[in-house]
Formats: sequence, C-alpha cells, structure tokens
Amino acid sequence: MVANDDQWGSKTQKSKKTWYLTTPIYYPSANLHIGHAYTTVAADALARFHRLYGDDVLFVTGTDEHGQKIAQKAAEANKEPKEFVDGIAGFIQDPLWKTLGISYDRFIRTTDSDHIEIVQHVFKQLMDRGDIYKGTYEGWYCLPDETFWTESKLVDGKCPDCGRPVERVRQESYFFAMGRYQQRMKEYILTHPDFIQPPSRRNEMLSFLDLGLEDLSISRTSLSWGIRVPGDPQHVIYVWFDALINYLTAAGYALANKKFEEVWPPNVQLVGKEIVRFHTIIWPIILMALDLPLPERVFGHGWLLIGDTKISKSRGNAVDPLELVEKYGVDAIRYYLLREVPFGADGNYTEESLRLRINVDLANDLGNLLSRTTAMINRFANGRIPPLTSPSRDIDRMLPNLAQEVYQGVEKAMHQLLISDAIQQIYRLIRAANKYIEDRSPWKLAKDAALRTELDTVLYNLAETLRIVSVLLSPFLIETPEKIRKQLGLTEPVRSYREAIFGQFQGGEKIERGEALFPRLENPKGTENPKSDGERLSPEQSAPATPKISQEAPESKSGSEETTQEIGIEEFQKIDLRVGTIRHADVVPSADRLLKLTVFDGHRERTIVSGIRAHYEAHELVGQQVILVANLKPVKLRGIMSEGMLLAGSQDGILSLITPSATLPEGARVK
Ligand code: ME8
Repeated sequence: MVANDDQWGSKTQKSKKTWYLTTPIYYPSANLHIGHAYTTVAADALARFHRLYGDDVLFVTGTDEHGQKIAQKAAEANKEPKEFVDGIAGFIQDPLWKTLGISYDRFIRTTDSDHIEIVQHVFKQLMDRGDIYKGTYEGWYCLPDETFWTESKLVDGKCPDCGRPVERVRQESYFFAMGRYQQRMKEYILTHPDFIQPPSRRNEMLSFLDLGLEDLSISRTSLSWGIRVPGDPQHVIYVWFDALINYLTAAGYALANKKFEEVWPPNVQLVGKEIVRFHTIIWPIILMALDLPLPERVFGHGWLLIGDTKISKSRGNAVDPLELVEKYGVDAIRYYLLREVPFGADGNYTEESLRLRINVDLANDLGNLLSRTTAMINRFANGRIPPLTSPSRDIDRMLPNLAQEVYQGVEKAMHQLLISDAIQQIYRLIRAANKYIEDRSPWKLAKDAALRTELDTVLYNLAETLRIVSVLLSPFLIETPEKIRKQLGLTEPVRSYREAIFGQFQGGEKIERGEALFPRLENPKGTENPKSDGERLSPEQSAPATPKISQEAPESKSGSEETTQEIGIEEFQKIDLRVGTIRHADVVPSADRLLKLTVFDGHRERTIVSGIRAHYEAHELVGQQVILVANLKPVKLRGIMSEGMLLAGSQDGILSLITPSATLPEGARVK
C-alpha cells in the first residue's frame, strides 16, 4: 500500500536521529501496580506509533535497584539484595511487561555491569572537572522517596513531597556542585518552552529554582548496597545519581561505537509528576556538567488515584495489572489506561469505569461496528468486499473525508503526547461509521435491486473504515487490530501508519467472520451504562447496536449461537402475547434509540417505549400490526411509563418486528 506523503503530511525521509524514549526505572521493592503500567503503556503506545511512523526507536525502561529502601526490603524478606531484586526485576519483565505487550528495546537494571561502569565513569569525569567535591552532609533524609532535605525545606518536620517522617543524617559525603548551575538551568527552561511539559510543571520548577539551589549530597557511607565511589570504596553513590545515569548507559554513552551520537539526546522522557524535579533540575545539570545536550522533552504526567489517594506500593492500595488483564484481557486494560485520563492530569481509577469503557467503547462502538459490517457483507455481498465505486451522494463521501481528517488529528495529537485525545479522534471515526449504518440502512437498500451500487458503496466504505481503524489503533491495542484485520480477510500486520489512506481494498476480498471482539460484560446490579462521555441510558437504550428483543432477555452475540434453558409449557403460558396495532409513533427527544409507540391491544391504548429507532422511521410503523407482551410489568424509560414490549427478531445489526402474516383482530392471543 503506497500513500502519497504530501497528502498525509508525513515524512518522506527517515531522520538519522534515533527516536529515544524513556520511562522512569522503577524500584523493584515490591511488585508494580497499575500506576507503573500507566506510564509504561503510554510509553509503549508512543514507541509503537513512532515505529509505524518510520522512526528508528530506542525505547528504554527498567529497574532502579540500589539504595537504602531496597536494602531494607531485602533484609525484611531475609534475602541478599541482589537475590531479592533479581526475583522482582525478572517478574517485571515476564510476565508483567510481556503480558501488557511492552515493546521495550532495552530493559536496563542498575545492577547491570555496563551501567555500573558508566556511573563510575561519569563520577570520575565530574570529579576531574571540579563538579564533585568531598565534604560533610548534615541534614534530613526521606527514606521512601530516597531524598535529602535541608531543615528549611521540611514541612512540619516532615518530607515536603510525601509528608512522611524523615531521619537525621550526618556523614562524610561527596557533593555535586549543582548550586553554580542555578542561573544556567533557569535560563535553559525559559528559553526552551517545550523542555518541561505540561506547562504547569514548568512553572513549578521555575519557582523551585527561585528558592535557591544547594549542592547535592551524592554518596553515603552508612550503606553498602550501591555502586562504589571510584577510588573511595567506603562510599556508595546516592541512588538517584546512579539511577538518572541509566538514560546515558542505555544510549551507549562512552562506548567506542557511534551509537550514542545517533541516539542522544532523548526525545521524550516520561515521568510521574512527583519526580519531575529530579528529571528537570538534577538530571539536566548532570548533563550540563558533562557538556551534553539536554532531553528535548520531559513530560510529567499525573497520578492514578483511588478516591483522593495516589495508588502506591507503600499506601497499600495497589491494583495488580495482571489480575485485571486476566479478568478483562490485555487490550481492555491498555485501552482504559490510555483513554480514560487525559495524559498530564490526575485521574481516578475505578473498576466500574473500566467496565463501562469495555462495554461502551469496545464492545458497543467498536465490536458492533465490526460485527454488523461483516454480517452485512456476508448477507448482502456473498461475503466479499464489493468493489470501490465513486460515490454519487454526499453522505457516501463523509467517511473517506473523515478518515483523512482523523488520521491527521491522531498524528498531531501523538506528536504532542496527547494520547487520550488521539484515541478520541479514532472514536470520532468509529462512531461516525455506526451512525452511517443507521443513516444508510443497508438492509433497506438491499430490498431494491436498482440500489445495488449504492449498497456496494456503503459496504465498501464500512470495510475500508474498519481497515483504517485497525491501522490507527495499532499503537494502542496489541491484539484487536489483528483480529479486525483477520475478519476483513487481511493477513498482513500493519507495517506503516500511512496505510491509513482510504481506498486500499480492491474489492473481492473474502471476509472471515469471527468472534465478538469484546464480549459485553454483565452490569453489576444497580448500575447502568452511560452511552458515552457521561450520558446515562436506560437498560433498553444501552443495548448494543445488535438489539435485544427484550429488556430482560439475556444478551446473545447472535441469535443462532444462543443457548437457552428449557422451560415447560406452563412457564411459556405465563407470558400473555397479544396482537396489537400501532396507532401513533413518536421519537423520544434526547434518546436517539427510542420510539414512543401507542399500541391498541383490543381493550385500550398502551404506551410502549421501544429501542428500535435505528431500524424504523416513526411514520412507517403507524398501522402496523405487532405482537406485544401484554403482562410485562410496566417500567419507566426516560421518564415515560412503558407498558409492555414488542417482539422483534434481531441478528447482526438487523432487526425486524414480528408481525402476523395476515391481519388479526387486536387482542388476539398468540400461542
Ligand atoms: O520513583 N499514577 O520509582 P517508583 C501514575 N526509581 N503513575 C504512577 C503511579 C500512580 N499512582 N505510581 C507510580 C521511582 N507511577 C524511581 C525513578 S528514574 C531515574 C527513578 C509511575 O517505583 C510514575 O511514572 O517509585 C512514577 O513517576 C513512577 O511510577 C515511580 O516509580
């Protein structure tokens, strides 16, 4: 598939610079939780996007294994520190990141021998340049954050960052002479508006610098679990100084090959907001002291919270990502992490919001689009994608135009690290395609042979849109794009983002219907599904586009697969089925799936609210005979009391009301 570069605003030439992306390296003090998965899945989506975009990508993540906290945890577990971290670092790689599909190029551990060498090399270089000197440190230390604090910075005698108690430390120490870089650092931030993102974090860092910058204690004698200071083995190097240098090690710093020149500096460094200070003050000053270029962008994203509390290992509210994957599947979890919270802001995690995303966005909007489209191609086009025709109606040009607009929107959002926005763009296309099905009602076009070309155009547009959706979703979801493509008869994986150009199907490709992409989850009792973005729906409305015939009937993926429990004739006879005639039909304002029907049942007129608006125009129903469940308990839908239910059959997005084959008197019993 060849796309025109100008049209798509993409690059024609690969840049020489490797696109270098990092996450924080996490403490293997306990198993990681969804907060860590949040950063890492976001980084993975960026890495996959850039690979598909044609960049050579170096994506690095790893573990920060030294320091007092880890030493203490190892002692508690009755293990040697190395043995302790080996277990957790191994688990993080496999099964954790493997299961979540994290496509890192290097998993760096600070106990790796090349890293130890580079840290000592940097230490020596800075000593030689006079940026490291020996002195005595007297002050406070926050163990959970592994951070030194002077008396004046404490808040109520506690750590100003996390509010936890600090311990008094007095020891001989090596110092990094950061203070002298204060002005240079400030100027750098001011003249590089993209360096710290989002802008609120930038302002915080400028204010921090204005308070004055002290030299940093970067060695400890009270601890043996760490990298030794070269030439002075009594001292081990401060864990943050050691950890930040991982970004140099992974880039190939000080190796005798050319890799470092191609890689350096990092294009994007993702971190949580609590460690922005380390990454935008201490880290860049180390680089300034080494005469190296600074990272292009450090992005401090917000926290996942439960209630008002940050999810964290030490607060005991950790949620295990593997348990969630086990329950809901990897793409559901990736989707939720990437879509739910605008990247940068804090956001609340709840299992309920996760289930809603699965039901509404994945099962309803995306899953139904695929199942309806393939079902209609099967039924109306013998299972083969019809050929591309040039559309004669404006409505049939809408999806091709929107697909191009969305592609450009996604690309722009991803370059700005607006991951959730990029996904929302893709959903504009998915939702527009679902609406297009309703607007064009292919099952109606299929009734008239003269409308064959129009029907072909509609089916082609839908298949192409889904193919494009499979391309656009590729950085975010790791199984679903392939599943969509398989059902569309495509065997090749997505290789380039530029495949998202409209018009690639030739016509004649054989589709291969498969299972539902995301089986719909039953709602826990008492909860409802919002349609999208917060709108609450009644149970009937929240039915997927493949409608249920009953509010209470169990959902079925398709009618033919349904298995039901046997019942006796007495139970069947409890259902009072009657013939009725629809006398009036109106739309229900603000409920785009509902019609309000007045049905005469032989005795009286009843109001029945029915979720069939996508399939019938109100006026075409008036006068039609229907079968109604006459003894169904009334229920309020959108404020209207609905007194019964109509029988309808449905499969794969096609719905038809059941009607007697000859006119019968209203009130006639149906048995
Ligand atoms: O700070 N919400 O490691 P760490 C969002 N080793 N992101 C979260 C999160 C939450 N509730 N909880 C954790 C360290 N994270 C150092 C880093 S880098 C040279 C050294 C993510 O195990 C987020 O990226 O405490 C945060 O910055 C990181 O995990 C902290 O991981």
